[in-house]
Amino acid sequence: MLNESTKKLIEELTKKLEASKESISSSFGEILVLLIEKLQLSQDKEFVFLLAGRTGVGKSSTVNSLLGQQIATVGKYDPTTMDVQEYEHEINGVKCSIIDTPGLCDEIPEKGNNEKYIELIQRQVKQIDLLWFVTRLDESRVDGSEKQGIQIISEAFTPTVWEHSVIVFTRANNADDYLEELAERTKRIRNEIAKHTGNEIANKIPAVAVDNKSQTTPDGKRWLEELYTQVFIRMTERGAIPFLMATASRINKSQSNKNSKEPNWNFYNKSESQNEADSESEFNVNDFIFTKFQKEEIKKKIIEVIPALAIAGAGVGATIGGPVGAAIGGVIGATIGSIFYFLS
Ligand SMILES: Nc1nc2c(ncn2[C@@H]2O[C@H](COP(=O)(O)OP(=O)(O)O)[C@@H](O)[C@H]2O)c(=O)[nH]1
Ligand SMILES: [Mg+2]
Repeated sequence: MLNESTKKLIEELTKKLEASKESISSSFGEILVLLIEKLQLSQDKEFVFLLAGRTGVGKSSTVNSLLGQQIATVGKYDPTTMDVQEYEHEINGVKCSIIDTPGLCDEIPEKGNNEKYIELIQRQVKQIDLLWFVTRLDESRVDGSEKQGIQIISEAFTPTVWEHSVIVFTRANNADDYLEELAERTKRIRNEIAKHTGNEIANKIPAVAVDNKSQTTPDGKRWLEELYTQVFIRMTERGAIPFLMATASRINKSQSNKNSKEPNWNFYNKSESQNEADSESEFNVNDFIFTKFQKEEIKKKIIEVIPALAIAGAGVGATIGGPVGAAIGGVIGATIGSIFYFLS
C-alpha cells in the first residue's frame, strides 16, 4: 500500500536513527509503516458528533471553536418541531458529520411526543462517535426539556451512548461563582443522566466549561485544549483517528514556535506558520497550547487506539516525529507529527 518513495524514506530514516546515539527500537520503521497504513485507511472514515442541548445554549459556537472553522450556523434556529439534521463537512480532507437535534431539549408544542422522536433518531442516526450535552453554566437548574432530552437520548440509543459523551457548559464567564457553579451543575446533570445509566457511567462523564467569547474561563485557564482533550479521549475508537487527522495541522504550531528546545515542525502550510512566527502576540483561535497533563491524557488514548505505538518511546517522538511528518507531508504527515508530539 505504501508507495516506493515513502518506503525508501522510512528505510533512510530508520538507518539514520540507528546510526545516531538515540536508543531507538529497531522496529521503528515497522511501526511507522503500520502507522501510515492505519492513517491511510482512516482517511476515508469520518467522525460523527451528535449535539444535544437547548436552542441558543451555544452548541454550534462550541463546535466551531473546537474545529477552528465556521462549520455550524450560529444562532439561526427557532424550533417548532423536533428534528434531526445532519450536516456533512470535510476538514483537511477528512469527513465529519455534525448531527443537530433542534427541539430535543426545547419547550415546543410537540413536547411529550417522545416515541415519535425516538423513532426519528433511530431511523436517521446510524452511529455516534461523540455525544455532546451542552448547557449554560449561568443557569442553575436542569430544566424539564433538558431532562426530556436526556431521556430520549438514553432510550433512542442505549444508555451506554453516554460512555462516549461530554458535558459542555457554555458562558462560563457569566457565572457568579465559577468553581462552585461548575461543581454543582456537573453533579446535577450527572444525577439526571444517572437515572438512565446508573452512577458508574454518569459519574465518569467529563464536564468542560467554555466561553466562546473568550480564550479563558474565570479561573484564567484556557478552555479550548481542555475541550479538545476531553472530546478526544471520550470519542469512540472509530472516530478518534479521523478527528486527530482533521485537526492535526493545528497541533503543536505555537508550541514549536515558542519553545526552542522542541523541533520546529512546520510541516503544514508554510506561509501560515511563517505569519505566526512573525506575530506571536496575537491570539489565534487555531493555536492549541496543551498542558503536560492534557498531552499525557491524549497520549494514553492514542496508544489505546494504536497499541503498536506503546513501544515508540519518549525520545523517539521528539527526535523523529517532526522530520518524518514533514517528509511525508499532507494530512498524513501532519498527523504523524502530531502523534509523536503527544507521545514525546
Ligand atoms: N457570551 C457567550 N455567548 C455565547 C457563547 N456561546 C454561544 N454564544 C452566543 O449564543 C448565541 C447562540 O449560539 P449558538 O451556537 O447558535 O447556539 P445553539 O443554538 O446551541 O447552536 C449566539 O449569539 C452566540 O454568539 C458563550 O460561551 N458565551
Ligand atoms: Mg446551533
